[in-house]
Amino acid sequence: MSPHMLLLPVMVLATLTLVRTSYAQQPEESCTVQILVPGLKGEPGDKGQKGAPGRPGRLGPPGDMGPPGIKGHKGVLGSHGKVGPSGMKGNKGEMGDPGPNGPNGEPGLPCECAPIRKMIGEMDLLVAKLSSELTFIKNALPSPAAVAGIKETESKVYLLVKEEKRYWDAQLYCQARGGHLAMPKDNVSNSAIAAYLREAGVSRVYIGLNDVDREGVFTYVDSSPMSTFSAWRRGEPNNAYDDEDCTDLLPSGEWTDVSCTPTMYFVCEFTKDSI
Ligand SMILES: [Ca+2]
Ligand SMILES: [Ca+2]
Repeated sequence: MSPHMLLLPVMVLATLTLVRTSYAQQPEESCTVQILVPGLKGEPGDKGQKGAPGRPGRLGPPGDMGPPGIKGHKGVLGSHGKVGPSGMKGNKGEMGDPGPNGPNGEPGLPCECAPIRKMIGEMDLLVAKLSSELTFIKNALPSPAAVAGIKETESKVYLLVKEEKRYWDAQLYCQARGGHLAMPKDNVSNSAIAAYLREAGVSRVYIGLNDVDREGVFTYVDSSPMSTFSAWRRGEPNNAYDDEDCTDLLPSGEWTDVSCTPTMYFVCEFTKDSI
């Protein structure tokens, strides 16, 4: 039997007792029944002291990953790194434009040096002329022994080549040096060449005159015709053996027509402007 089932009859009895007590104040009350019942609920007690901390709970499951954080600020510039090794040497650059002209110099001191200036000017011209001729000789001469110096007029330079060659080989030799076989077109040049031969002791030289293209019609090697001037020896040109189409010049200044085949000395001619 449960405690609740016991408690119910007890409470009924208590109720009856209260009823009888109220009746007991009346005269007809004849007896008293004493029954023990629980008291009323007491006042709440004081709050107890705080208990000791409980044991730690079990480890919970891992939480979900949080949202990405905000990008941080840019860091400050780092310190300079170490100096690297030297690079390869670059290619040479192109030459720059010429700079502007410098300022004029101070005026010179007055002096009585006009004659000296004139002399210096003449010497400058002479040096330039000699330099030009030296360059020409260097280019023209195969070896100093092959020629006997040069001879010149106002506009021409003649070179006696003491090396025997056939006519056309002689012309090629002169052409290779910027000239051609001598072309005496007036008495001045013809006389100069003749004097050249006499001074050198040479008996005859080829000159640049021939009738190879058309028998009896002599032309110079620059294709110009033999015009007003000629210096043929008496009886020349005679085209002997029907084989004389080239021309030689003698120390006397006279010309004869000769074969182009024999080898002999020759004179080259150069124009001064082209030297
Ligand atoms: Ca001829
Ligand atoms: Ca002849």
